[in-house]
Amino acid sequence: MRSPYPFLFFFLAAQPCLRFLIAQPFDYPTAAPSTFWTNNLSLKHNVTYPDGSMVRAILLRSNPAFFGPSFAAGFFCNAACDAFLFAVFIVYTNSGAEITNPMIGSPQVVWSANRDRPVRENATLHFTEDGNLVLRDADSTIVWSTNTSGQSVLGLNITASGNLLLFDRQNASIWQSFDHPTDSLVPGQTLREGQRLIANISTTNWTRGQFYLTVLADGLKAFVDSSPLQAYYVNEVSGLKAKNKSAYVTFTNGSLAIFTLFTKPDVPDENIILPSASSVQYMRLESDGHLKVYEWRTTGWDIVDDVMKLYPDNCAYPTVCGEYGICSNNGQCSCPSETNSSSNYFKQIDDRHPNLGCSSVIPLSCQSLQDHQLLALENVTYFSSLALENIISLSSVAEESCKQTCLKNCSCKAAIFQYEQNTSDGYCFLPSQLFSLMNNQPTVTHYNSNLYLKIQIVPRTTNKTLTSSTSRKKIMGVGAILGFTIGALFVLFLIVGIFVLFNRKKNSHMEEEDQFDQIPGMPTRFSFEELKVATGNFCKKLGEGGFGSVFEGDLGDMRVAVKRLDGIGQGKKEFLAEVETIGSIHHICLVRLIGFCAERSYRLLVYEYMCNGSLDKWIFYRNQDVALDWQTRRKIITHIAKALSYLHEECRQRIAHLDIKPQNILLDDNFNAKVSDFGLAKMIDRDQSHVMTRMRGTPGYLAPEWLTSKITEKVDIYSFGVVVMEIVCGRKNLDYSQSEESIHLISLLQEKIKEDKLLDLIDNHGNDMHLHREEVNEIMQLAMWCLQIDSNKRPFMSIVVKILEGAMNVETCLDYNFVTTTPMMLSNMNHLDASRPQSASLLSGPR
Ligand SMILES: *[C@@H]1O[C@H](CO)[C@@H](O)[C@H](O)[C@H]1NC(C)=O
Ligand SMILES: *[C@@H]1O[C@H](CO)[C@@H](O)[C@H](O)[C@H]1NC(C)=O
Ligand SMILES: *[C@@H]1O[C@H](CO)[C@@H](O)[C@H](O)[C@H]1NC(C)=O
Ligand SMILES: *[C@@H]1O[C@H](CO)[C@@H](O)[C@H](O)[C@H]1NC(C)=O
Ligand SMILES: *[C@@H]1O[C@H](CO)[C@@H](O)[C@H](O)[C@H]1NC(C)=O
Ligand SMILES: *[C@@H]1O[C@H](CO)[C@@H](O)[C@H](O)[C@H]1NC(C)=O
Ligand SMILES: *[C@@H]1O[C@H](CO)[C@@H](O)[C@H](O)[C@H]1NC(C)=O
Ligand SMILES: *[C@@H]1O[C@H](CO)[C@@H](O)[C@H](O)[C@H]1NC(C)=O
Ligand SMILES: *[C@@H]1O[C@H](CO)[C@@H](O)[C@H](O)[C@H]1NC(C)=O
Ligand SMILES: *[C@@H]1O[C@H](CO)[C@@H](O)[C@H](O)[C@H]1NC(C)=O
Ligand SMILES: *[C@@H]1O[C@H](CO)[C@@H](O)[C@H](O)[C@H]1NC(C)=O
Ligand SMILES: CC(=O)N[C@H]1CO[C@H](CO)[C@@H](O)[C@@H]1O
Repeated sequence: MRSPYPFLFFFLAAQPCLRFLIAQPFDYPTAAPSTFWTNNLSLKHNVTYPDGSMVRAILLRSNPAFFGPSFAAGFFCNAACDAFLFAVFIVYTNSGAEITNPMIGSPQVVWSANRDRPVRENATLHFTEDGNLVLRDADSTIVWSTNTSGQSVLGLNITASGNLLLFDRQNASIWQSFDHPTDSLVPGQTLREGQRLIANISTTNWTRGQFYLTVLADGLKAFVDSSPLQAYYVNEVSGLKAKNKSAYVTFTNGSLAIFTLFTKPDVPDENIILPSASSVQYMRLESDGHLKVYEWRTTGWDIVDDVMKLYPDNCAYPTVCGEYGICSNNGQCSCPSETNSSSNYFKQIDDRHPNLGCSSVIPLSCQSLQDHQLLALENVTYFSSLALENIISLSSVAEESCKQTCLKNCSCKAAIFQYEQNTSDGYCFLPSQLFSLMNNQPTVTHYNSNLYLKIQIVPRTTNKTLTSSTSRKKIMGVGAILGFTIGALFVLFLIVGIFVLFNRKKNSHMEEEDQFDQIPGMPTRFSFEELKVATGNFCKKLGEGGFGSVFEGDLGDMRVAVKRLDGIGQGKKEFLAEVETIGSIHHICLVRLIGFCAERSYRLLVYEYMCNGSLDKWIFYRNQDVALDWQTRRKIITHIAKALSYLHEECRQRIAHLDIKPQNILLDDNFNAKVSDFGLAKMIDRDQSHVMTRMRGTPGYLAPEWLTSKITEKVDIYSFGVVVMEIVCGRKNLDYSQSEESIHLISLLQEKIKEDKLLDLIDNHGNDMHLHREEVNEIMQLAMWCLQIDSNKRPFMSIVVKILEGAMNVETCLDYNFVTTTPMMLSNMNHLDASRPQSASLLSGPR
């Protein structure tokens, strides 16, 4: 039977993100024992966010009068959504107390029960009859429990400040999440003596890492958990021990000044200043050891403070320059080397990322302790304060005995010695794991310490000489067959000689490739087999274009996009040259080329993965009805402008992209835009434009001068203008589904500006664009400046960036004729559509 409501069905199916809007009002802050929740879609308040994260709330405490952040408890998963936490998170609710789904700001997790052991779909949370809260994975193994059976628990409550608690008949707390902090604190939350905030192991993994912040009897300290402990932040409060008081810290209104140490009996909790109700904050220990304060500002979560200020600058964070990396005051990383010597004992782990640290050229081996030496580093210090009782290895020893102790102990990686005042002895610190080092500027000299790194030297006597002398004896002993051997060798040489001659051409080709492999800072070369494995035999296609297809893949824990180029006529040499060019271009707003493969006829490129795909999906409403808000659109426009400004004006070689369009602009999980596909980019000399013989690019985005064939990077500025109009208007420039007079957006723009009805063009999906119509109008003026037919009148991209940053105004005297040759241009474009030059460049193509 046919559904009586086919249209309604279509509407719901095509717009999954709208479904939550019709959910029931929801404010459900408590639960009673004997309740059972299954982590599946029948949990009522499931919301999926644009970045792929999902919440399935069980408890929510919202302020019905208030549109904005509220605390909720339930299941949470981020982007990939294959692993769930039972967590407390901050979500957005509207005044009807539904969880809403704004484009900005995904849920922020401030506490979780099972960060080391995420659970799967169908996991269960059981609030048992006897008052225990138990989390079981889908296979019913117990993952976590509050262990509160039989303690007369009456209910479960999420408080307005984000505390998840089990309470009894007197409303007293039996168990509360505030007593088991993870990596975050919310306003009003206290960290007591012995409690720790433990950072993630990495930005992409919840597992507890090495960094932690804790309150000890004598103050607040941050450590790296290695043996011995290493302290990178110490805020000691004197006199606490003597007064037999214990310290605790409470997160108040955001800044360091208010984040103070109190002594329990003296300062009542009322003195704590909390942020105002309209501002929501939380504090989080990051996986790089920073303690940051996040605040909700109408447009999203901003970092408002970095609480532990370390000196000098940020060089004192243990992982700034990776293991063994030396951080200079300007934040540059380098590897340790011997003063006045050319020997190198350390090399960078990755030439392109000096902040990943250094490794020994010859690895330390415990089998050859006799070949260990100490390398003295001048003017280099270590972050860890040495004079702390819980980290020091030896005290009151001589420098020499500190060094000897290190040499005798295989796990010791360095000896750090600091003189105690007025003596010739000092503290000795012998770390078994060495983090970043700091260049000690003469003006800083905050530690009077000497630092020695353990290195492995090449043994002086090798077994090589021994074996060569014994083999010589052997040869003399079998002199009888020597003559024959020489004759045979001669014949062999002859054969080899001929062979080499015939293969010279082939060999030189191989040498050339090998040389290519050795260029430092180049993208990694992969074998076809490696990429086949990484992409699961090219099973998940992200996109397809004229030049090939793009597939999702995983290299280790890194997700990548692998572009497989099909039917390429170009030779290996040209391909490698293009890869080299692309690989040498780095900018935060450009998609990074990680690697490539050139094997037999295969040509593949490996790019960083951008999880929100290309911009066209978000502005042309093909698959989803989620409208980007104005701030996000503005951010995207700014990022594109920065990318082009870099390519045009800051790169060593001036680079024109020549195919700027939404399909070539990719978005990461935070809607940061990056420009991809420099395949069409051709180097243009700094002072003259080149005449191009073939038309390139995509219809709809081509500047008028393509017809006259005098091409400069100004064509990108025109295309940028078109893209800005598309972002603002939420439609394609050439949209054949429109009525005939509206097919071409830029022609429409020309009409509307003459009628003074520019605002008619603004995207009317959602209200947000119209709320900001002043700003939107300004950006349209900027777009019109970029769309000037006379390419000399268009602004440089650096000027565009300045305007977007509010540092300059748009030129007022603009020519509002954008399409002098309307019919001709359009028919030309249609013609082009059919005969699109396929050989323009093999590296381009939509994703
Ligand atoms: C979710 O789990 C509950 C309890 O096991 C079950 O009754 C329900 O059918 C499940 N729903 C879905 C959509 O799987
Ligand atoms: C969850 O359980 C349902 C049955 O309740 C089952 O159909 C489904 O496949 C399970 N999902 C997963 C991911 O195991
Ligand atoms: C509950 O008890 C188990 C086993 O004794 C323990 O491993 C776990 O850490 C306890 N849970 C909490 C929240 O204290
Ligand atoms: C639950 O938390 C709210 C907000 O903090 C508090 O007002 C209320 O008294 C609590 N309820 C119980 C039963 O503890
Ligand atoms: C516990 O809190 C609830 C809700 O705030 C309140 O109604 C109740 O009277 C409180 N009970 C006691 C014993 O304080
Ligand atoms: C911790 O890891 C999770 C999971 O990848 C991530 O979402 C979160 O942002 C990370 N937190 C920090 C402080 O890096
Ligand atoms: C997170 O890190 C732990 C410890 O290194 C590792 O065992 C686990 O597989 C990682 N999880 C993910 C999702 O990468
Ligand atoms: C410090 O206080 C604790 C309990 O408050 C007490 O047991 C201990 O004896 C006190 N120590 C000193 C040195 O006064
Ligand atoms: C919190 O701190 C900020 C920045 O210092 C300040 O502007 C704001 O007024 C403070 N809020 C309250 C409630 O004190
Ligand atoms: C170390 O610092 C001193 C004092 O500034 C300077 O004279 C010396 O050259 C520096 N040594 C090295 C190797 O930079
Ligand atoms: C080198 O020679 C020494 C002494 O003959 C021997 O003990 C050692 O195993 C040899 N090492 C290697 C790598 O052959
Ligand atoms: C609030 C919400 O969006 N609930 C949805 C959770 O998922 C189920 C199944 O997809 C929907 O039916 C609910 O509407």
